[in-house]
Amino acid sequence: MGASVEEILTSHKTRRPIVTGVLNVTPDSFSDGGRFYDPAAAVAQALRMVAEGADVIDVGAESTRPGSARVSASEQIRRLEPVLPEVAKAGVRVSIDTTRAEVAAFALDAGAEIINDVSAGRDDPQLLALAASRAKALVLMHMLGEPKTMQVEPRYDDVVGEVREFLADRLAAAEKAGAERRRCIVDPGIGFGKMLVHNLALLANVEELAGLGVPVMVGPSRKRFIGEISGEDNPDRRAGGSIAACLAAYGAGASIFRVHDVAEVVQALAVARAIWQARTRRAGRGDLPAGGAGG
Ligand code: HH2
Repeated sequence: MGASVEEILTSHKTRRPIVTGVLNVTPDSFSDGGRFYDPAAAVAQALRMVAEGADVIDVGAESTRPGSARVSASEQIRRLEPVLPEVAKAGVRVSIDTTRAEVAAFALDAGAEIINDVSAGRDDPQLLALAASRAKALVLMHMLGEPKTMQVEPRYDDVVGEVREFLADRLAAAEKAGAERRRCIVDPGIGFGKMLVHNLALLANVEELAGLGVPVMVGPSRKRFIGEISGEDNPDRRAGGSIAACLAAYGAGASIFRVHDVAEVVQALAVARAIWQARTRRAGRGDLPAGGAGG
């Protein structure tokens, strides 16, 4: 059984790994663009990922890949209409990947429970208030600049410190809009205005972000930095690198993983968690709830 929203919101304490499957209803996403643009294929893919152990399906209708152009709220809703309600009706826990309040409201009406905003409430001033009043959970992600230009020479003096400060500010903004801090999740935004060295520093130092006291989500899945390290140009063949990044981030304190290769990552995290539990048992701190990752 997939995790409840409460289990997701306490995953940083219990260390239960939460897996979110990516479903892009877009013609142009960097990895699966076009593949699930057909509504029947999209619904089938969502159900397949749940069968593979995904706790949540994150549905998006606007690609945020580097260089991508904006998609209007009405076009996002048009793309989501034949898919998202069907997925939610099948009993799947749905997260909506959008920066627009209008799109998020449509998704919540159709049964979504979580809002995943890659702009952390900066794109649409109404999104945080909507999340505060209606969403069970809200993901706030760091991005330097915007998708169109974010990979043009991103610069940081101290990427981990700056991302942490940004996320702390956005948590404060969400609270100011009425959201409960305990319903918020933070995400360093792997690949969003970051060079290889920045992505690695963030994955290696998730602990500093976990210090904010809310669950940390990471989305390294199939991204370009894996290609830069491995030389693999085809995103479909980056599952190994995606798994490695998730495991490293889990070890450093992340508990929510946004991925394409659900079965592989669920299995990897279940093993990592079992090893981690064995370590805490030996250390005499074995007070963890029983059960493996994913149920
Ligand atoms: N990455 C992407 C989209 N949404 N949300 C969060 N919270 N974290 C991420 O790292 C993240 C995200 C980009 O990946 P994808 O959806 O596969 O591609 P595209 O943006 O091209 O649709």
